[in-house]
Amino acid sequence: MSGMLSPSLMCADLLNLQFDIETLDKAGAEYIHLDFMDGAFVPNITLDTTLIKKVKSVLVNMKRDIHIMAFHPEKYFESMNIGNGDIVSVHYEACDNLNDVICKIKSRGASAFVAVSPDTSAEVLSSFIDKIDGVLVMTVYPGFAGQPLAEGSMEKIAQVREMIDKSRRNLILEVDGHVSWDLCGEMVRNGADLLVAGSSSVFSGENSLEESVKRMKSLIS
Ligand code: S6P
Ligand code: MG
Repeated sequence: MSGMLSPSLMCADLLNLQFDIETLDKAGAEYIHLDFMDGAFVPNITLDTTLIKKVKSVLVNMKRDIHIMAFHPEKYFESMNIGNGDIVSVHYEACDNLNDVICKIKSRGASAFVAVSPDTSAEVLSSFIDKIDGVLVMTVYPGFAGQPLAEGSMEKIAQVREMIDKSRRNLILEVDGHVSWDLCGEMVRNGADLLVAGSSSVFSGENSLEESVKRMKSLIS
C-alpha cells in the first residue's frame, strides 16, 4: 500500500511560491493542492483564481489538485482554466445540484471529486459514487490550516474506503487536514490514497521542503 502526496500551497512561502512549487515538483510530489475559498462557504479567503490558473504553467510532473470551498463552484471553472489532468473537489455541503456540477467538471476533462466536511456523514456519498472519480475526506473543518484532527476521522477514512471497495470502482480517496508525520501512515493503512500535506508535516519547517517530501513519501510507502 503506497500513498501519493499533494502538498498544500496555502502553507507554502507566499513570497517564494514559484521556488516552492518547483522544489516540490522535483522532489517527487504527485500533486499540488490548491485551496480556493469564497469567504462565504468558509470564513476565509486564500489563493485566487488567477494564481490557480498560473500554477499550471510551471508544473513539470505534478498535477493540480484543486479544492474549491465555495458556493456555486462552477462559476470559477473557466477562470481557473480547469481541464485535462486536474483533480477538482467540490463540497457536498456547498452545491444545490451536485450532479450537474460533477457533469460540468467531467465535461472539461478533469477528475470530479466530492469533498465532505467532518460533520457530514459518509453515507451521503452513496448517491454519487457511480459518477465521481474520487472522494475528499476533510479531516479538519474547511477554512484554515493548523487545526487538530477532527474527531472520528480515522474511522471515516476506513468507512469511505469500504464504500469505494464495495462500489468496485477505481476511485481515489484523498484526505485533507492535519496529515501529520505521526498520522500519515495510519491514514494510508486505513485506506487513503492521496494525502494533503500542510503545516503538520511538509511545511512544518523542521526540514527543507525537498527532505520533507522524501520523509513523507517514505512514511506512506
Ligand atoms: C483547509 C484546507 C487544507 C489545508 C491543510 C493544511 O481549509 O482545505 O487543504 O491547507 O489542512 O494542512 P494542516 O496540516 O495545517 O492541517
Ligand atoms: Mg484543502
